[in-house]
Amino acid sequence: MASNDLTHEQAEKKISELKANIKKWSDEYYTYDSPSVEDSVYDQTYRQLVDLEGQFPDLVTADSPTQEVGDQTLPGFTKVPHPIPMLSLGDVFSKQELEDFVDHLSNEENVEFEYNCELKIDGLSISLRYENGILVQGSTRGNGQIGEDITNNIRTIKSIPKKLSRPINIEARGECYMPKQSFVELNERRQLDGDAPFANPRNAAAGSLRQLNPQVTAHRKLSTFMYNVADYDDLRTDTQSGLLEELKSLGFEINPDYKVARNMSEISEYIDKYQQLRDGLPYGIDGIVIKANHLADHRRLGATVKDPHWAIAFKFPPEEAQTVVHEIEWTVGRTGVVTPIAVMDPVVLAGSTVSRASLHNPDYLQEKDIRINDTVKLHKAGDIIPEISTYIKEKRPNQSEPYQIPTKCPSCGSKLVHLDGEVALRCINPQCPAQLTEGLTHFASRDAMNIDGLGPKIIAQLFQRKFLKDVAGLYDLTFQQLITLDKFGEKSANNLLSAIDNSRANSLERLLYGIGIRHVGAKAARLIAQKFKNIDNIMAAKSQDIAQIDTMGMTIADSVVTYFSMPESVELIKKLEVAGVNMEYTGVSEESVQNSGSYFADKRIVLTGKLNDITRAEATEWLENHGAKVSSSVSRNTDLVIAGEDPGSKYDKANSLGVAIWTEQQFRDEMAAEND
Ligand code: 3B9
Repeated sequence: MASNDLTHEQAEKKISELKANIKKWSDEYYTYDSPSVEDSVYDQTYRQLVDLEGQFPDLVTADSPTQEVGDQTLPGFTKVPHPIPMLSLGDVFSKQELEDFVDHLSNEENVEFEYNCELKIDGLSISLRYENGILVQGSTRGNGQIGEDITNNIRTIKSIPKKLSRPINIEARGECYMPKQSFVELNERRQLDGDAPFANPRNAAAGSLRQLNPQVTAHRKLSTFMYNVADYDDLRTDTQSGLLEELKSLGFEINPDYKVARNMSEISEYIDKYQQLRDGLPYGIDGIVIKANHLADHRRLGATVKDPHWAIAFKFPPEEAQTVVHEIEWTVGRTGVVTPIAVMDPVVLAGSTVSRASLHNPDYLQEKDIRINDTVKLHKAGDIIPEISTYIKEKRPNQSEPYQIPTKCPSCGSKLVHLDGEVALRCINPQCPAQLTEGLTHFASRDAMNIDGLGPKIIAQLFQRKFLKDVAGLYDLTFQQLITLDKFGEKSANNLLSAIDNSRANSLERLLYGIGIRHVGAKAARLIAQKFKNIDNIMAAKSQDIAQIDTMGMTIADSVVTYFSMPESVELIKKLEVAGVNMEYTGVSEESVQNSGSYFADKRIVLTGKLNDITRAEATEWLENHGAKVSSSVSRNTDLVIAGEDPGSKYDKANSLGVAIWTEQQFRDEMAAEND
C-alpha cells in the first residue's frame, strides 16, 4: 500500500473510505449471520487505517473505529488481574490413578460422598464479570493470576449473555471453544484464501479470541460453556451440579452432559460413555473433570496455588496411529492454490480409515521435514482432520533425502509463485486445466448451476479429450461426444445433456455464484442479482453501487468490479449469453421478500437432520426468498429449528434452549399454504 505517496487530501478521502467500510462490516455481524468479508481482509483494512492515521494524526477523528473506547490499536491487550485466581486442574491418565484420587477424597468424609462428572472441553478458559447483571468485562486466564482484557471480543460471542436474569454482581468462569464444524469451515476458507490453517479448534479459538479487532472475532463461530463462579455472594445452592443449573438460570450456556456419581464405578461408567461418544460430539473434549459435588468439601479441602484439592482431570489418550508415506501429491484448487497431500498406507484412526492427510503448504511440509518412505505418527486434529504429527526418526531409511518442493504446476507446468507474502504456493495460469476442472466442478455444483451428473471425473475427461476449453464450452457438448466417455451410455449422455440444457434457464444468482468471483458466496450472489436484475447492470455497476446493498462490504464490491474489468470475464459472459444462458434474475424481488407477509419473514431459522421431500439448498433458498435468515447453529436467538431425520445435537440444543421445533411435514404444510 503506497500510502506514503498520498497527499493530505487523498489521505483524508482514503481514511473516510476505510472508516466507512470498517463501520459497515462491524454492523454486519449484528444483522447478518454469515461473514461477507474475509477476516484477513478486515484485519488488513483496519491496519491500513491505523497506519494512515499514524501518518496523518490530524485526520484522527473521535468517531474513528480506532478510537472507540477499549478498542485495541496497541500491540497486545490490557492486563487484567484475577483477584480470585483461575486455577488449573491436576491430571491423571489412567483409571487406577483416578481411583486413588477418588478414594482419597471420600475417605476423608466416607459416607454418601458425591462427585460431579463434567466434560473437559478443549478450549480456552475465560472469565466474565457482571455488575448489576450487566456484562462489564471478559478476560483470558493468562497465567491464572493475570489475564488479558478481551471484553470487546467476548461481546461478539452469541452464547455469552450481555445481561443476566438477575441484577447481580458475579464473575463466571468457563471454557470458550470453536465447534468442530466451524473449525473445518474456517480452515477451508483459509486454505482457499492462501492463509495458513489452524492446527486444531483450540488454537483456532485462541487465535480468534486474541484478535486486536473484535470484528474478526465476530466472524469466527465461537461458543462457551461456563462451569464455575468467583466472587458471588448470592449463591442459592450448595453443590457443583446445582451451581451449573444456577449458571444456566442466569442465562449462561452450560454443558448439559454433567452427571452426579456416587462411587468409582459410576465415574468409570461416565468415562466410558463419553469416550465412546467423543467422536460424535459437535465440540472437542480432551478428557473429563471429576469434582467433589458439595461446595462445603471445596472449602474444607482447599487448593494449592495451582490447582484445587477437590477436582481432577482424567485425560483421554490422544488417538494415534503409525503408517508410511508413499507419495506427496500436489493438488491444484479452483483459486490456483497448490496444496501438498501425503498419501499413506491406509490405517484406522478414531473410527475411520485414513490414507491421505493435508500438509497444508510448503512451509509446513518443510518444517515437519516429512519425506517419502517416512513412517509417521497420525492423529486427528480437533478429533476430525487427519494430521501427521511427526515422522519417526528411528524408522527413517538411511538414504532418505529432504523432499523437494515443486516449482512447476503439476497440472499445467507453469511456474508456481507466492503472491504477496502468502504461505500458499499458487499456479497463476488462468488456462491451467486443474483450475479449469475445479472451476467447472464449482460451476456445476448444487448451489451454482446445479447440473446433475457432471462430477469431477467426467469434467476431467472432457478437458482431456479437448471437448471443452472453458465453462461456456459445456453448452456446445454433443451426444456423440458424450457417449465416447468412460462408462457413459446413451441414457447418461441424454440425462447430462438435458441437465445442461435446463441450467440455461437458471436465475442469474446461480450463474453469478458459479463463475467463481473471489469473495462472492451464494448469499452475496443472490443479493447482487436481486438488486441489479440482469448481468449488464452488474457489469456496469460501480463498487459503491454494489456496496449500497445492505450488509455488503467493499471487498465483495471491489472483487466483482475487478472481475468484470478483465476482458476474459466479459468474453466468457458473452459466450454464455450466445449459448443461451439466462442473464436475468428471475427469483423473488427484493420488495416482495420484504412484503411477503410470510410466517418466516425476519425469523432466524436453523435446518437440521435429513430432509426427505426437499433438499437443504432448496429449503434454504425458499426460506430466504420469504425473508428468513437461515443459519447453521442454534442459539437463544434462533426462532425456529426445522428438524428432519436423525437431527442430532442441534435438536438437543434447541430443546434445551426452549427453541420451537418443527418437523419437515409442518414446514412443508406452511410452505404449501404460502405458495398458494
Ligand atoms: C479459585 C471443567 C475445565 C473445570 C477448576 C475446568 C478447569 C478448571 C476447573 C475451576 N472443565 N471444569 N474446572 N468442566 N476445563 C475446578 C480449577 N476452579 C477454579 O479455578 C478455582 C479458583 C478457587 C477455587 C477454584 O478458590 C480460591 C480462592 C482464592 C484463592 C485461591 C483459591
